[in-house]
Amino acid sequence: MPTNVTHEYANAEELYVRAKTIEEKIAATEEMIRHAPKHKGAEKLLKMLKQRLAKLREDLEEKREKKSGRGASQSFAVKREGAVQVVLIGAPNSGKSVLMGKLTAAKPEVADYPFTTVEPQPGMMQFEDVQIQMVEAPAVVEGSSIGKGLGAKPLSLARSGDVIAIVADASSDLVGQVSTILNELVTVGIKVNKKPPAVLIERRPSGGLEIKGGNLVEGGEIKVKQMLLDHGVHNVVVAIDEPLDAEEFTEALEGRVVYKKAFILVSKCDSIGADRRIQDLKWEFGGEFKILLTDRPAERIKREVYENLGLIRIYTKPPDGAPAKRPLVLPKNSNVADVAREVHKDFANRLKFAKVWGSSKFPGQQVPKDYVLQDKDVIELHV
Ligand SMILES: Nc1nc2c(ncn2[C@@H]2O[C@H](COP(=O)(O)OP(=O)(O)OP(=O)(O)O)[C@@H](O)[C@H]2O)c(=O)[nH]1
Ligand SMILES: [Mg+2]
Repeated sequence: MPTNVTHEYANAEELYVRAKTIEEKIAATEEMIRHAPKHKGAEKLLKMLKQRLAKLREDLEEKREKKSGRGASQSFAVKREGAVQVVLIGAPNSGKSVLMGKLTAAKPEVADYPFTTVEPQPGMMQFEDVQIQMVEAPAVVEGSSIGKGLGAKPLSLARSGDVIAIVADASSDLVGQVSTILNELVTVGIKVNKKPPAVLIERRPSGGLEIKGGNLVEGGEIKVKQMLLDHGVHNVVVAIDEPLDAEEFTEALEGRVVYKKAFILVSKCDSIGADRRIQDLKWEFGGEFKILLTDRPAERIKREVYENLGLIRIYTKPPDGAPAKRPLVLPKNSNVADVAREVHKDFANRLKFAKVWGSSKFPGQQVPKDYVLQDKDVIELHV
């Protein structure tokens, strides 16, 4: 928020934040430009507003084209590159672009006013020999999910990404910021650091309702049947493994909710009062989330981010040959069969045994398919 702005400017900004439609945003931005300070120090602000106006007009154009059936519909999602895609989600001005600049090769625009980034900004983070794609999502505010600020599009990036990094700014209430982001995510059907309900639902063309473990659901099998019929499901196999409440069952049935891993990146740790706010954040969210402070050298943050992603690197090697230079990157606790599957779809079936260097008792030890691998293991697959 720039200082020394007029009352009219502040009102126009308020209108912008509350605007729901593109048309309203355009009107508010025009108003902001009209009332923006015109002195030399405010040049950047004016430039930003003009760029934003241009972008909004483009969006409006696109919307009209879509409505009239012209123009290709564009997705906001960013094509995944690298081993994993981490989406940075945070409040306006929370330091997301600064972090992108620190951790990746991208050079996003950084500025001291909200809504600088209006398009997803991808960048590649190189940690040792692993490439991790980071995507800065445009800012999320309270009500983004229902169209406020830049609308729900930034949240949709979290749905398509693999892991969510919540960026929270230690110069203001951290617990409040994280709570807001989590609320917005839940509103669009994204739950973080939670186990998906242990239920399998397979629709089929005929055969009626077949329910296993129905009594594990709140209300029992009768309730399950009723919920299925309410959803127009008449032929299905349902297998429930753990106790569920009715809401969780509905959620699984509708298949709208996605489950993502998330962690918190704290920016502006150098601001006054940051220590206290970080302490409060740890009290409130430390059990559920890994909290990484970003006032550290880039290499250290990268390592912490990598360690937090729950990945392992595996180097395959041919018999009598050298290990591959580039690792395969898999989720932690992957076993030999998982590696084989990653190399080739039917490799896993043909696999007889493997030899492992690294985590094994001795170098080149022969191990079975279900042997669980560790980061940096070298593996020789024998089919
Ligand atoms: N003191 C301090 N200032 C920071 C830090 N990180 C970012 N800033 C400042 O905060 C402002 C916003 O930074 P950005 O990285 O543009 O924020 P953003 O989250 O990308 O903002 P939007 O794209 O508008 O949502 C800039 O003026 C930065 O210089 C930090 O660690 N310490
Ligand atoms: Mg930004």
